[in-house]
Amino acid sequence: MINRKEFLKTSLMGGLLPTVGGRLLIKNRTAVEKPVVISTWNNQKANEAAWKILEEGGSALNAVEAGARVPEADPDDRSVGLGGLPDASGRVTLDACIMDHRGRCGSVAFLEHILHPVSVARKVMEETPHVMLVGEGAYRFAREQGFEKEILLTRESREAWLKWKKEQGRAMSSGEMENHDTIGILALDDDGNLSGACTTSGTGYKLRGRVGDSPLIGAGLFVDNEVGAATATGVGEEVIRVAGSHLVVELMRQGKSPEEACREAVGRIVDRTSERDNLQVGFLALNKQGEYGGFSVRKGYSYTLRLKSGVEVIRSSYWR
Ligand code: SD4
Repeated sequence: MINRKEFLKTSLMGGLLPTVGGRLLIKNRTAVEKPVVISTWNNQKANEAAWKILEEGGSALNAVEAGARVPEADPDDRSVGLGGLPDASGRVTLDACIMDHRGRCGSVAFLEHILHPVSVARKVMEETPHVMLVGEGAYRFAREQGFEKEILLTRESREAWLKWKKEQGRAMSSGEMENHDTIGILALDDDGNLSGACTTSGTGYKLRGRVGDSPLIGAGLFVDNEVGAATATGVGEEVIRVAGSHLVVELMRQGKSPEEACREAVGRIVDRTSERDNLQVGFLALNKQGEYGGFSVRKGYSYTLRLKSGVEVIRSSYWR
């Protein structure tokens, strides 16, 4: 399996664009362009799916949904959708949310047997008066909306779980979690509208019933069309404690650049947490002007940017 964090050297365009300090040389932060799509980790295929929609003048909302569906259907991605690592009881449970430029949002958590939780989240947003459905209720709703029942636990993920059970037999503490490939994806479309989506199978071998930050509006994702959008990856418990994505957007509202806002949110977590050694959280932000930035607690976080001029996987700046 490809370690996405190490897989930084390829590009769908045949070469990385030149950067300085994580920014494109060809476009500095004030000379930005539309549309833009940006996602956590090395999610180039997801960005391409989103880009296809954006370059044809499609909406940011359609773009982020299309992008998030890519890792959901990828059996080799161990922390999203099909092939995601199961919980401690061996069952794959999924969390996802979506938010658009009108402040509409939808979310599902603790959802089983459905391949595309992000699309169920969109249905919650569009077809119900609610924001969030969980567990069996979310599953029933998905089935009513025409989603098929699927087996999401692959042979590889089952084997990994069996090995974990034999060797460890307990839920990981947040500091031990290393499988961070959750996709948070943000887009700015030609009309200047922002949307975002986030989807994950959560922490591997989590306690049954555990829900992370990813489906929580304000924690794993937040969009304010007047200001910007933000998303998070990493140890969800830490992101929830500071309402991370909402915090990043509010910091941008106060005038901080996307990267500065992400940095300050990371600082808030670092100040408060008792998890010192292995903790990883990464934020990603995109503002209304198309400026972008990310920041993480530790080295190793990256994010993927797609503009008209090409795709780039950017190593994030980090706290320590
Ligand atoms: C969670 N934030 O469930 C997610 C995990 C994650 O990359 O981001 N993995 O806590």
